Amino acid sequence: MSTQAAETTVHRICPLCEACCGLELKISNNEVISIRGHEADVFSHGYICPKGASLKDLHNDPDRLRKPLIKRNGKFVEASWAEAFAEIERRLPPLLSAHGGDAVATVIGNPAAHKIGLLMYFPRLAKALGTHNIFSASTLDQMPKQLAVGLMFGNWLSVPVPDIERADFLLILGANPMVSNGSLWTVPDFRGKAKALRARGGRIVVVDPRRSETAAVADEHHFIRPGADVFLLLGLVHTLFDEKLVRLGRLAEHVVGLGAVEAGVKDFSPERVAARCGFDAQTIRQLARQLAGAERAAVYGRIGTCTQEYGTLCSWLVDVLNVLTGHLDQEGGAMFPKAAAFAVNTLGQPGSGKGVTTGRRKSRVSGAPEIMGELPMICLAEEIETPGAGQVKALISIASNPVLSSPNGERLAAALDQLDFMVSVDIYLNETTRHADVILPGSSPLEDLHYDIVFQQFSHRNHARYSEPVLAREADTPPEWQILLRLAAIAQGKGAQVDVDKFDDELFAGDVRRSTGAQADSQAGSQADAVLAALSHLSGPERQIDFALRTGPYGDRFGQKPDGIIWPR
Ligand SMILES: Nc1nc2c(c(=O)[nH]1)N[C@H]1C(S)=C(S)[C@@H](COP(=O)(O)OP(=O)(O)OC[C@H]3O[C@@H](n4cnc5c(=O)[nH]c(N)nc54)[C@H](O)[C@@H]3O)O[C@H]1N2
Ligand SMILES: Nc1nc2c(c(=O)[nH]1)N[C@H]1C(S)=C(S)[C@@H](COP(=O)(O)OP(=O)(O)OC[C@H]3O[C@@H](n4cnc5c(=O)[nH]c(N)nc54)[C@H](O)[C@@H]3O)O[C@H]1N2
Ligand code: SF4
Ligand SMILES: [Mo]
Repeated sequence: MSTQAAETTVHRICPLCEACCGLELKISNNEVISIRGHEADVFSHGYICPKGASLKDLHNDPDRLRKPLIKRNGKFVEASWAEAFAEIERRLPPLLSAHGGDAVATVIGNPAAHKIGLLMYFPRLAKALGTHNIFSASTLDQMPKQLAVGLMFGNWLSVPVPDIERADFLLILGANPMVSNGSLWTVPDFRGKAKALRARGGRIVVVDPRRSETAAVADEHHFIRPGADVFLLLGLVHTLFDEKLVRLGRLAEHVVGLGAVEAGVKDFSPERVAARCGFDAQTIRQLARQLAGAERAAVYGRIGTCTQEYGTLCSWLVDVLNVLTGHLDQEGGAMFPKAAAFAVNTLGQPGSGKGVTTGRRKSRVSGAPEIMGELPMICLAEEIETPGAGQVKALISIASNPVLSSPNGERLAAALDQLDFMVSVDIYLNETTRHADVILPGSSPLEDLHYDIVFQQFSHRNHARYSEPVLAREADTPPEWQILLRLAAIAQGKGAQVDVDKFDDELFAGDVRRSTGAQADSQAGSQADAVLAALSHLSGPERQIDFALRTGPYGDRFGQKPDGIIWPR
């Protein structure tokens, strides 16, 4: 018998940044032999960066947690999964009954956006806890953009992205896609695409207070005073009106409030704002003319335009420029992706919807309004420190390291030590998780299936890709969706021994019945039964992916559109 296991080639989407590159992995004996870019990937065409190749090291890292840890007498000790959940069941429900749901805060971080199990099941956990104290990494970097598009286009994730492969003019503010490969703009190999744009005669203009890597490859780089983008953007919009360059074209019938915008920018002539942003007035006017004159152009702003005093206004003005120059929803302009699944903006009747609402609740201490149901991360420390009804007494952190990633981490670290109880679902013992009482290790990305919920909605090209788990999970280690569901069961009083598959079936059936309107009418009821029967061979995230694909814009609608897509099996 040979001891040499055959080498197999498998494919997986890289979960380490928003670019979502397709990887090709050679596997033998449940070990990764090599990782490279997948040439035949329909979206990333073989592109890979050094981080992608490091997935092997992440998986093999001896420091990555594989067993739950419980803190006993100030020291972490390894525990079984049953012991860890029992400890949580002993300590969490009494806090919920004594102080109510809001006493248990949750914080969810970046990697969750790439882990369908965490992203899909986090709302189930938050609902089971009954907490309004939900904090996320999005509030550290991108909420201004989501607020702006929510108010402008009706959905938090309706972010128009530059159609870089057809554009011939790009104005980039406060972003460094040469390094990041795009953010709220999924664009693997920005470098190659930028080069191609310039090779076909197009131009890239970068506005950044720093000579960034992206500025270095642009045709023009303008330094700006940090935080002054709002003045530049107002000056650009002013110029469009002033020089009669506004061309709405076919967008005219979708635009309201044009007069209010014109009146609003009246006082912000380039001559007045130039010194504020460190530009000269002629450069601002020239930039507005270039943008208006280009047939296929897009304006794109990212972190630098979000994390500043007027972040929301800047984010809105970026798309105001796209609209006023007729470049929104145009080939080669700023376009809306049409994701195959999970995109709210592809459901329902076009042109109608509830829009977004903000400020339904405010944070207890500073009165910060919620957006998308989330409160600013910077409010977490004060919610723990400040006594009174509704004080945060416990925390569940999920794939998040706010002690390192949020401002004033030292204050937060001290606040975490005041908690009565803390649980982390995380793969490392680090600045944040060391404050926890119980750490539940999530799976290595290579042990997890992958389908992008979020990034298809920001992609420069539509695509739908699914990856099977590449490596087998260690025996008795639950997938992350089951970890969150078991926590939800504990919070709801169902107990740590809950049958998670059965609990998942119940919750999923509830979702399907709600989405088909089954409670209200019997025809919809039998439709819901048929859908549930058609999906009964699946469970967990797979079942939700199939449901979302089949009811999505390209889906088979459970037989109504026989050519539509279904789960590949
Ligand atoms: N100084 C500084 N601060 C910053 C930024 C900066 O550039 N500089 N950037 C800001 C930005 S843009 C953002 S988005 C935030 C990000 O803020 P966070 O989301 O808090 O930071 P990350 O480092 O992405 O979080 C990683 C956490 O998830 C864990 N983790 C990694 N993979 C997995 C997994 O598969 N499963 C589980 N369960 N856990 C996992 C890690 O161990 C770590 O604890 O930081 C912001 N803060
Ligand atoms: N290699 C790598 N890639 C990543 C990440 C990573 O950690 N490493 N993180 C990922 C994450 S979570 C995110 S959110 C994205 C971020 O992706 P990007 O937004 O593309 O990247 P940043 O490096 O944050 O670029 C922000 C730029 O804004 C500039 N800037 C700062 N202040 C101002 C200002 O006031 N005005 C203007 N106009 N510019 C300003 C900075 O100089 C910087 O060049 O990257 C993602 N990709
Ligand atoms: S660019 Fe991002 S998605 Fe692509 S290989 Fe690098 S880390 Fe992974
Ligand atoms: Mo970010």
